[in-house]
Amino acid sequence: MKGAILLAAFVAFNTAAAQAQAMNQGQMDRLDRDRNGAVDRSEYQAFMTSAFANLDKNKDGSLSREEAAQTLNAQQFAATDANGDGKITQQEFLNRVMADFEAADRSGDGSLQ
Ligand SMILES: [Ca+2]
Ligand SMILES: [Ca+2]
Ligand SMILES: [Ca+2]
Repeated sequence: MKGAILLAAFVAFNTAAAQAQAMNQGQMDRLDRDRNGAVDRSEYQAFMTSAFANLDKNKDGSLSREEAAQTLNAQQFAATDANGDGKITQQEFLNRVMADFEAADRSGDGSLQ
């Protein structure tokens, strides 16, 4: 849970007016859309899809190093850019963040409490 939420929080902070604040209830509420107290795959993916759209400033469907610079360091960028072409497509981005989700979901029930 920790890694996935931290990444989500990090992305949110860097896209939403860069307001530095600790992970709080409001942050959790943004992810937990149906307010059932857990973040499931579809909620996480929806959040990350909108985070990607916010980061993709020129709306070409991929993140350049410049667009990702505030969110990912060089190592994270390389890890996310699966085919190494210097751009992160939405699919590469989602593959990475959903792998984080699966890793965080230790109970394997498809949701993070
Ligand atoms: Ca939920
Ligand atoms: Ca772009
Ligand atoms: Ca790529």
